[in-house]
Amino acid sequence: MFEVDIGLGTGSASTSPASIDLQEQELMQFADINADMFTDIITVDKSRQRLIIHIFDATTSNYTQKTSFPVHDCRTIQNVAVGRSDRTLRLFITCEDLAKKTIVKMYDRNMNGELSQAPPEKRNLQLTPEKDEESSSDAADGGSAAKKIVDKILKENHIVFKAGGNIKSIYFQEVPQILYLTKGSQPFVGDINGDYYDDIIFNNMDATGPGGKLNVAIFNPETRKYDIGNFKDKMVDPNCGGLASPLAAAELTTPHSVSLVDFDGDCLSDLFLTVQDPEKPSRKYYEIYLRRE
Ligand SMILES: [Ca+2]
Ligand SMILES: [Ca+2]
Repeated sequence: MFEVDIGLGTGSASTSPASIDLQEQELMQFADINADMFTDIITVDKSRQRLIIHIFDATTSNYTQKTSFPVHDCRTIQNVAVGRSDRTLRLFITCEDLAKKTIVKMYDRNMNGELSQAPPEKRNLQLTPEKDEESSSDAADGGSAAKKIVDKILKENHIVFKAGGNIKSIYFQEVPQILYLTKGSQPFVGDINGDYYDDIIFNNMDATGPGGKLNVAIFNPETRKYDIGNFKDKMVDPNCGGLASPLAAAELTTPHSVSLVDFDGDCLSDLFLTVQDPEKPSRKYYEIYLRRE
């Protein structure tokens, strides 16, 4: 474990160079929004209807408010998850809509400009520090010597960090698909089928079949939409020989503890779910599904 001071503060932004004034905003999520390998911050404004993107600037060790946008259809933003669609980084925003329904809205990142990182094939991760002609000028400064070694490694690996890369602008584009959840429930965003596109497990408000409301929305790269269906019908092999779930029509607990973990050590992530009986929500279970290719 290690500790990282990201400079978040509750005071004025002027008292600490890297701090964001959280009196007027609330922290929502950390993610590298501009793909420069530095973690950025997503906050929501006081009205909880507008997301604000703060990009970390490595040259000043400061956060710069890069963009902000209102989330259409959202009356109150509750949670933001960051994942991938076919083209780019995608925000999955859970909120209450104007009719007080719980929905997931999605926004895709668009960037103008170039990333600051060279293509991976040019990278050579060998560590070969050596003296160079400038080393005598600041030999007394141990920090500077360390910096030189780091700079050398970065240079040899063709990694050049610039503030926000060469990205001139970032904006987010609304995705024309909305998921409707049972009231107050929370989605899980993760790559359920192992194709590197993030999918969603959720309690589908509109699901009426005997299998219950536990649904998956699997991203389809051909249609660029999510194919929605019952979790067991779509994802579980009925002949797999596993233990039968005690619930014929389960739903995710609220809050849930869904996670992708490799339980059997085959380097493929398996699925851990916490589910409950919708008729008697106090009856809660955990279920483990092993991935089979
Ligand atoms: Ca970044
Ligand atoms: Ca997927």
